[in-house]
Amino acid sequence: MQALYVKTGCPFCAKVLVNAAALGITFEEKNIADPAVAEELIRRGGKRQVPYLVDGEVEMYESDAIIDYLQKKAAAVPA
Ligand SMILES: N[C@@H](CCC(=O)N[C@@H](CS)C(=O)NCC(=O)O)C(=O)O
Repeated sequence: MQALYVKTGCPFCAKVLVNAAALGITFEEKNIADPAVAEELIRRGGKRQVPYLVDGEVEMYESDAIIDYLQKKAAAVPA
């Protein structure tokens, strides 16, 4: 399961979620409104910024980079 750190009302998070849904990808959504989740994000990535993707060994900030990664991953999956 892929996890996406998000924040309610974050347009960059919404952009990732819309693009992921179009690819049939869902996430465990972790909302940094919970201070414990925000601390977890900072421990993992080094800063408080969402969206942040965790997919196995791959972890990244930046909505455009996340969308690019998800599109390439979806394209690589054999039909
Ligand atoms: N360039 C980044 C911008 C991300 C961004 O600005 N995220 C905001 C929320 S919309 C953020 O994490 N702010 C810190 C906070 O809300 O604590 C991206 O495209 O992902």
